[in-house]
Amino acid sequence: MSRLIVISNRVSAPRGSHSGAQGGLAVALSAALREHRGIWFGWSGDITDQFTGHINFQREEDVTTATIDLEEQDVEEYYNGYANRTLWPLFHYRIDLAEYERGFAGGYQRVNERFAETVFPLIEADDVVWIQDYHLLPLGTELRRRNVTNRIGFFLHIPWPPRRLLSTLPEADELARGLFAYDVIGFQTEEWLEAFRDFVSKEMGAEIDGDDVILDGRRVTAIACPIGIDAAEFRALAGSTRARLAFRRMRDSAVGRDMIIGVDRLDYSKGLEERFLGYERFLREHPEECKEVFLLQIAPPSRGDVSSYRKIRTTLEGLSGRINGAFADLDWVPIRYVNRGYSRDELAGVYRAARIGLVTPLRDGMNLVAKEYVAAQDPEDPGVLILSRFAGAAQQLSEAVLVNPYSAEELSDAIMLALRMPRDERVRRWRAMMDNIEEQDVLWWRQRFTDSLMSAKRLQDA
Ligand code: GDG
Repeated sequence: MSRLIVISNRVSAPRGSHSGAQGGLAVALSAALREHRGIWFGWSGDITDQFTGHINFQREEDVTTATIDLEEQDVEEYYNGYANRTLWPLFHYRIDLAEYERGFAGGYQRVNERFAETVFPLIEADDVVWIQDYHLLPLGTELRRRNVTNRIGFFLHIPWPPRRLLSTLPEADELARGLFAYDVIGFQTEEWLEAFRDFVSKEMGAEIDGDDVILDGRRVTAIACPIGIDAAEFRALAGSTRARLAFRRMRDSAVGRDMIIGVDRLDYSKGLEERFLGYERFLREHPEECKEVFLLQIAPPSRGDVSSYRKIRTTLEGLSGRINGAFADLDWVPIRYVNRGYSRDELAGVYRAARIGLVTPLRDGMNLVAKEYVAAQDPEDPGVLILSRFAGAAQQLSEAVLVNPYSAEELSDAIMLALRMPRDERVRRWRAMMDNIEEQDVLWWRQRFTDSLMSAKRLQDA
């Protein structure tokens, strides 16, 4: 098997930290890289006065990480700007929050060129290159410009927006055209794949040929390839000592009440405001039940340099304060709202202690928390997953209680349904979801993507 070079905005240590930084993606990629003696290339997260292209190499467990520092202006325009103030909101259907500025687009292009310039000398003849996510859409084009002829794949972790929304972006055609530099592009679901095919065929005249899409003589294979979790690892985590301690701590502090858990990066796409309002509605509609439950919302802050993220934080603080003020009693608060991260094993124990997993993003590429919640449950007495139908995960986890996260009434009804759900129905739903999570786990995802990449028809091979 060829050597694998993964390129993403940020790079995590192979074994990862125990903080919130080690998300599912890092775990997934670390495993693939260990197997292929790979290189993982990306931004260090550090700032330098003057970009030099100096690469910092580190080696751990057969994986080499290679990182570069960026200039402050790069980070402002590329990361805080185009990635997180333009593409992220737009791709999550929030054109009201998307900011279109030429300076951001210019910085995004410049940093992609810097990535290409520094990584291309590391690429050897048989290497397979796999680029991750919306920060690096044009990187394939930049590598091809430097005569890289290796197989290059791209995976988009977030949704691809509908055609009419994407058309509002001044650089939409250019970005979409850039994807034809790849041999394979992967999306989380059929819906995002369809939206991509729709955009490039209707707006740009691309031709569809089975799984392939052809534009100006370039052919790319476009597939839906949903990311999974390491189910075995997560189950093992749920049985670890730290998980058991966290489980006990939660059960003790719940004093017989049912816990509802939410775990999300503090991000407007995760539907936290709507979730709090739905929960408030439940409290109002079911005064007899309400003191039997509480909501624990863990929300580690993210992207604090972007004003819409500071705003959502303020909004949630106000909302949780108002709801707690209105409903709390001497010995009970309805919402425990925590702005910090926990280790993955503690998190597994907390998931297991929760009667309900409340995962209600307004739009989400996949959502790994939904899968982790299910994987952490006790098979004999599992909790109930309430899942937004607008998360990519809803395509696979159809046995969850699916809700429209914009509707406070539906959220309230779903909480009531979940609390009353008999054990045999909980077990049946859990088993169906778990079968999918085990079958389409992270190794399956990686294998499916790399198999497509190795077998993609390429014009230059014809
Ligand atoms: C993007 C896409 C797609 C959260 N809090 C803590 C913590 N986490 C971990 C979770 C989970 C990960 O972070 C979050 O993953 P999600 O998938 O839920 O969401 P995004 O960060 O938005 O990820 C998403 C994903 O990429 C992969 O393709 O599913 O749609 O938006 O693993 O457990 N981890 C720890 N402490 C925390 O407090 N340790």
